[in-house]
Amino acid sequence: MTTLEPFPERIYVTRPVFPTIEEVTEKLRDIWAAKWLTNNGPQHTMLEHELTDALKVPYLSLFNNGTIALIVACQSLRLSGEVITTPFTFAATPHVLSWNNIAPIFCDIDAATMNIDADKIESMITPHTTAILAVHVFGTPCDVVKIQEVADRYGLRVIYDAAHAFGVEIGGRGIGTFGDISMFSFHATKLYHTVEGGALTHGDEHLKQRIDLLKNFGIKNEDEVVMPGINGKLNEISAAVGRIMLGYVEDERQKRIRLHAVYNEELAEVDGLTLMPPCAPDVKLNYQYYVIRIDEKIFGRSRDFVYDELRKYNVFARKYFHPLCSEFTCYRQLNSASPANLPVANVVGQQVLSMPMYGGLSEDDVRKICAILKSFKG
Ligand code: T4K
Repeated sequence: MTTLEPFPERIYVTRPVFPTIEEVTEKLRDIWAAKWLTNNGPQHTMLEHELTDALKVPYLSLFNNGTIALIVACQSLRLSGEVITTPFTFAATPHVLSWNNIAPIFCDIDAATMNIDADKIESMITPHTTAILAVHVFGTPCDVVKIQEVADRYGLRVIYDAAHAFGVEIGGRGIGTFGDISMFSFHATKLYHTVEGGALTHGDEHLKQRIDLLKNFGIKNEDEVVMPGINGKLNEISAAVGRIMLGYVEDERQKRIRLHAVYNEELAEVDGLTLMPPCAPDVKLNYQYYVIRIDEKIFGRSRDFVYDELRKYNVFARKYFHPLCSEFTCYRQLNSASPANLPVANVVGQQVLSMPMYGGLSEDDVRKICAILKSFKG
């Protein structure tokens, strides 16, 4: 029988998956023997090949984190002017545009998927628009078909922030094959990680050459530097951890599938809660996050009330993504950031709560978290 005592230790929104120390030690010995720590070493080369297969993409370039990867993606496509994006994302997404001297233009989101509303993109296009930067938020795919249609009609580039979408597929096709470029984050808090790290994926050999130059200072060889690049390189220790983690990712995904099912079972009948959208039949999800939305009028308690009360039980859920990026001091003066332009995002931002989700949780832990949550209902 579930008791409503606080958990003895903090339950965070997530915990990184740790490989065994023995596996890491073994790989470290290889690195020490090779006397090669970074700059395109053997672990890096092998991981690039392994991830190209795992993500079912034609080309992949590793990076030291997802944010630098996305900055380089914009550089590689020579984007400028304005780029249409979503306000419902992590800060990195619009910041990457700012770091490229590009104005983020916020487009409202779809109420069901919480992704950019593909039907509203067209109305945001101006003569300055060069691209669409969409996010597969919480790993739910964007409407890739409609987004590409709009982009093709106006000659725009499409970049996907696939930070949350490791291993997601549509009709057996890797999510990283849609648009011009996709970015994956391999941060420690992600389903798959290299401690810190990331990648760009795309379908163009010449683009790979350009991206690989851009992530290494533009150095072509010892005598030629051909463009103003940056340091986006992934080191050998991270690459080695990434190679080990490829052996863990499906097991972790399976554990999360079971925990998702428990959350769904426990919360489905609770009035005032909206659960994650169901998986479309041709989509393979990664189940990285479990996100609910709390309608205060029906549930009787606000998201912020629930967030605060859960902490008293040692449950540290997170308000991903609140505040909206359009509410940041650096963006809120933009016309597109006005709440009148973003009615759905502003409601979702007030309601959303990311619940604890990682393989180290037991089904009983999740049932207890749900019981605590349900006990707050007003
Ligand atoms: N685009 C999108 C849509 C993204 O979500 C992100 C990153 C990016 C771009 C940028 O990719 P990267 O440049 O990061 O590769 C976390 C992650 O740091 C961040 O990578 C992620 N999105 C974001 C959604 O979540 P915070 O500020 O919430 O992290 P933090 O430190 O509060 O960690 C969350 C919880 O995880 C903690 O409460 C406890 C647990 N934790 C965390 C770490 C780092 C651990 O148990 N152990 C750990 O080592 O951003």
